[in-house]
Amino acid sequence: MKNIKYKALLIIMGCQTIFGQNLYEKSQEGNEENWPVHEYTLTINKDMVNKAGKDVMGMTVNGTIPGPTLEFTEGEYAVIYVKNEMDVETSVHWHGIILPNFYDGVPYLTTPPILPGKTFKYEFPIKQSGTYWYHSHTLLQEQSGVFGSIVIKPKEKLLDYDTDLVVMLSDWTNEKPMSVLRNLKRGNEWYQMKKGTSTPLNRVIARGAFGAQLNFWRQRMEGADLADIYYPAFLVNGQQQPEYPSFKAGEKVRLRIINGSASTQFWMTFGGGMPTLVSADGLNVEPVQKNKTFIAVAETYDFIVTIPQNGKIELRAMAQDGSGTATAFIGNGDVLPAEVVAKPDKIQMMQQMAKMKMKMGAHALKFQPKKDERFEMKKEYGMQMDGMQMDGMKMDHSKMKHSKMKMDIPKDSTLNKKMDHSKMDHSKMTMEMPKDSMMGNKMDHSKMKMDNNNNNNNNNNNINLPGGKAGMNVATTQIDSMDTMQMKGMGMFSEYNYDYLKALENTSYDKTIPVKEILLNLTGNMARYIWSMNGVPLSETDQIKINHEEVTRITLNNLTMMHHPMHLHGHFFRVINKNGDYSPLKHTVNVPPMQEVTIEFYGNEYGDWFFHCHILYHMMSGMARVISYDTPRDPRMEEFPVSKLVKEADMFYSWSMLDAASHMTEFNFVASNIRNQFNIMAEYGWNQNLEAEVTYERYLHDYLRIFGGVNIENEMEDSLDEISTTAIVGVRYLTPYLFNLDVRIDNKLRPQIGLSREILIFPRTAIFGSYEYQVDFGWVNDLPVGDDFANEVVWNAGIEYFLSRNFSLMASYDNRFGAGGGLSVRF
Ligand SMILES: [Cu+2]
Repeated sequence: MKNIKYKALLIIMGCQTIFGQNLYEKSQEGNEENWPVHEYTLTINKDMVNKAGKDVMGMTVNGTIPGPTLEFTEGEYAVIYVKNEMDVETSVHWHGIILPNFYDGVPYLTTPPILPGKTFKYEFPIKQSGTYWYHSHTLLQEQSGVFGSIVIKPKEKLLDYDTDLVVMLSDWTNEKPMSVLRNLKRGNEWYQMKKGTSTPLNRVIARGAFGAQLNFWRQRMEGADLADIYYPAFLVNGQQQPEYPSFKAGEKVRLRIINGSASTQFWMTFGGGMPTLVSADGLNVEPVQKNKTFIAVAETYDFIVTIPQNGKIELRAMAQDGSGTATAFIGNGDVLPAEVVAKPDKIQMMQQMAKMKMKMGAHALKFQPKKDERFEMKKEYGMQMDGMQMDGMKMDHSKMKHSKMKMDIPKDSTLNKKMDHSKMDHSKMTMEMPKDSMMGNKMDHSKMKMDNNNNNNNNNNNINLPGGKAGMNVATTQIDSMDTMQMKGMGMFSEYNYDYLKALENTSYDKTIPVKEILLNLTGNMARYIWSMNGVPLSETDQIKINHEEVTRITLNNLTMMHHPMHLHGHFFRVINKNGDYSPLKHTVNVPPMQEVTIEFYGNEYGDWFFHCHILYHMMSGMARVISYDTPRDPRMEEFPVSKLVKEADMFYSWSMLDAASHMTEFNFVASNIRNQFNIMAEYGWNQNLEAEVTYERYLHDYLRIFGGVNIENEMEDSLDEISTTAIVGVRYLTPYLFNLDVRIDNKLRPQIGLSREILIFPRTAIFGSYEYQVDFGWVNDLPVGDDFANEVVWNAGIEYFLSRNFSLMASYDNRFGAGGGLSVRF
């Protein structure tokens, strides 16, 4: 058996020489081969910075954001001293670098944290070349500025270019990152309002999408949010619009593009000539001419561009949700503009998803986290397998790969007339499709639509094909590959696939190596901002055990509406795509909404490695795992228990709200972690009515919680003479269509049912209402003679206008307090 394994190893080593054979050996500490030492010192400090029009406290590396570029040559031994001059602990992770486990830089998991005032020495042999980066792995410090680039030159020149330029993309907030996360946890829509990406009811109705909205609400979703956070600026190398005029016409420049954002994915486009993509995540790929390219958080792509004779290249990186753009200009002269990518249309996405019968709302928090329900979950949620749309969607992954089908379009059709308005290239209108598939047969009957991602106006390009129900969305911009033209349904997210990446050499593993299969459904709850895998956040799970010298194959099945760029520390994995044996190797893979991606890697290492979504706010909310070779823990980590890291993804966040109005005043306080929540509520009407309540509640799963506590209210209307205090227990449940249901009973055995709801009707205006009905059957209290029961109804309704993140104007009517208006303050 050992012999076979050894042989298998040799075969892999023989056919994969991307980093030389070292990749398939265990990483070893120390400068075993006496490679030349290349030393750096990084000093991390807190500094006032101004990145988006406001002086705020940031975290700098050697005084700047981003930190300096670390340059190495393959075959050097890196020694990096990281000095912490802040008053909080820190760490540095070397993203994409193959290195000994102890120096990977995840505090409390593999590496000790760097305490205030201390210096940590990282050291590792440089066994690879390419574009990488480093960043703090402590809490949200990367968002504050602790990140920088790594450029490793190969031993021998592999690519033809003259010079290079690092393009570090990032997102910037003027808020404290932890308060951003707190705001996400409290679940208000402010960031979407600020970005102009909220989808209030008036817009939904105006677009005829109320049915789709109901479909979302039924599944307890507000809408199709693409990004969570409002950023006042997106940056290239720390600036909003940097210029690089020093390059000369005709020079071939290798752009080393790194997405060092905390949570932003970008669509990149280039002005000037067509750029050549030469490398992804540090590793060279089959060069491909490509312009519009999606870059997920933590990915790197290298492009070679030629500086034009006249004009400067515009490089645009538009945040995926269209909320902003970072731009760089390379060269001299007039701007050679890059294509402006259309903002995504969230309402149209909702409509498409509703049509596709996606079942959303997989639990981010399960009732029994230890119970294995991965496969049930995968079967129940996601795309529903009925009807043609589903076939289309599936085909995107599997059947649609190798054969082709031409779609003939009559020249005299209305389609053709309309197509003249677009710049669509007819000759390339070919769709890949298996001839013998169900799809082929069903096509005529289907509502199949062509959809283009470059579509600048999502509404005006609907074209009806003659003689059928089919319609097409036609591009208004140049279609440079077949990949950009897809059927609606499958097309919606397939623009995010990696089929354009082809490895230079066969990356497949020998078939004799045992394979361990792992299914991870990516799950999330936007309202509570909990992110998890298989409905289990990091704090409720064990490590994922893998085996040395085996292949681990992980299927990532995204059951959320968000993209998740998943990063595995210390390894490169194959991202299985249409290139089969030549599937590319990456360290970060984006899993688009409702899509499935399979990765696999060979287990050559030891120790524990972090595997997580690289959207920092998702990682910090539970979407992370420890992948473990199940080898003994490093004795140097004894003082640094991994439980500390785990707890960071399950912290308590608290928030309050105060309404000060002409008829009443109300105070609310919530402190919440993943499972537990404490609430304090007090309302007082100037007409001498009051109610106060303190409850503890426990989430059994996303939508169901049990609670108990104390309630205080006046017994007689408009009088504080009799105050009654009762103990209460009950359940709270978020119903389909997003109603909060509260069913409870007090110690006087009076049952009560309550229902409440809030709806955003205009971009900044929400309406709200609640209704409570309490019955007293006289089981404890004495009822007036002749009465079988007494009841009490409390209701209110109102309207709220959001002035800012912290302030709203409100007006309401409450049947106890009357009508009035005032100010709401969130803090
Ligand atoms: Cu994520």
